[in-house]
Amino acid sequence: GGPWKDMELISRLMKTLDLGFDPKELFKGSIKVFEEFTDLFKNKGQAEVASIAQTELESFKSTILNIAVTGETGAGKSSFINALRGLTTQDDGAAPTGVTETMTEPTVYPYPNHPNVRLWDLPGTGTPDFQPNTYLKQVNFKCYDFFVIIASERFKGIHTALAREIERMGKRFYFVRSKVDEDLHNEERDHPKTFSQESVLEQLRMDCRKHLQKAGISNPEIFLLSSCEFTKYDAPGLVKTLQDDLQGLQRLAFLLSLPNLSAEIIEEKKAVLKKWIWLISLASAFVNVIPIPGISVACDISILLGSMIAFYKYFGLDDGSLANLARQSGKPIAELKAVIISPGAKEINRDVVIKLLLKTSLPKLTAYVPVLGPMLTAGISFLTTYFMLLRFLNEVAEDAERVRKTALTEDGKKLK
Ligand SMILES: Nc1nc2c(ncn2[C@@H]2O[C@H](COP(=O)(O)OP(=O)(O)OP(=O)(O)O)[C@@H](O)[C@H]2O)c(=O)[nH]1
Ligand SMILES: [Mg+2]
Repeated sequence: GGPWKDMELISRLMKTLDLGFDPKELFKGSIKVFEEFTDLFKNKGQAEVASIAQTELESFKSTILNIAVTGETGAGKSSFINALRGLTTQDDGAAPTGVTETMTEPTVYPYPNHPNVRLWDLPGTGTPDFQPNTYLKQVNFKCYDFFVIIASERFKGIHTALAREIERMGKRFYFVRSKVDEDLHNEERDHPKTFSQESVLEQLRMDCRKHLQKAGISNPEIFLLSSCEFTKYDAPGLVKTLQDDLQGLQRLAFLLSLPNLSAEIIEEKKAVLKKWIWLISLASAFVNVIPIPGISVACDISILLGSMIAFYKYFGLDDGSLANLARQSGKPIAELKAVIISPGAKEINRDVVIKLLLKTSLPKLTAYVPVLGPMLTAGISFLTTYFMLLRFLNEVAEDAERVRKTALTEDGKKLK
């Protein structure tokens, strides 16, 4: 092989990368990364590999997910849509709730940071002459990836007829029983001595199941939730199920759109982005590589910059998301921002990126790189991008978790 296969040289190079990780781990990790990198070129040329990576990144940008939310008037469709987007009614772009107006057309609510992931508020199903078949045609069922059917009281024939029709048309559906916070509240008021949250929820679940079974759905799964307390009850389980039932880029798009409802969601975002950084680094190793003054390797700054700004959005650390979270948690935005260690989303620019690259101690590399073959250059550019983004990813994920915890602390208004 050529000079780029010289693993000894690469191991020495990687030793000099000071990325703030455990040096031994980083050393082992970087060798593995480089091995995988070189593996890619066994049967493929540079241009081909770069274009595969580029294509995947591009197709993610154009990945569309359409989620339909349906149910009777007042069941809580709009509130559920807002909760799933991490918004309350007062936030910009939120679905209006509580107003009794008859909607006849589906209304679209894109995720604030990810307009290609869309929730559709479908017209109510409660009219006396309701026909599932006609209804689904009217709302153009074909364009939705799946349906969420919401009831705030009992499930009825209308819900199951709709579910069966959705199934017949080859789409998935999920049953959601909303407003369980009200049920719990009522039960506690009526039976203060014997009240147990667990048994009330279990009873609700049995009741929903019984009604759905009576109407012909053999083994229904039901998600009991409150759109006012979306981190509780079955809401996290529903989100996880929706995610698990999606494939490939749609799954990625859905996960990255979600508000940081739990520590697990943040961890999962981190895990998928770790893999994603692979592609970003590959694309940036060959495309548009510009030598950076003072640094021995060339990197594509615009790809780095674009990725970092996107990471802020995925982790809800952009100003818009923070403002919404501040409003919902009753915390001043400054208090949320105070726990963020990485540079502010607005401050990220080319200079910051270059500074971060310099911080990776890359100038030291020159000492070990007497002659650079084109593949070695690409390899180092790849590794630099990879480890810099990995480090940045770790930082923003930790920031996101601290922000989530700060918003949840009880001294302010409770998180709603
Ligand atoms: N306590 C509680 N109230 C809820 C919940 N979900 C919705 N609501 C309230 O129920 C009312 C109706 O909710 P919406 O979300 O507007 O219901 P909808 O299905 O969109 O209603 P239409 O658009 O009229 O068909 C509002 O006053 C909401 O605040 C919930 O989970 N818990
Ligand atoms: Mg509504």
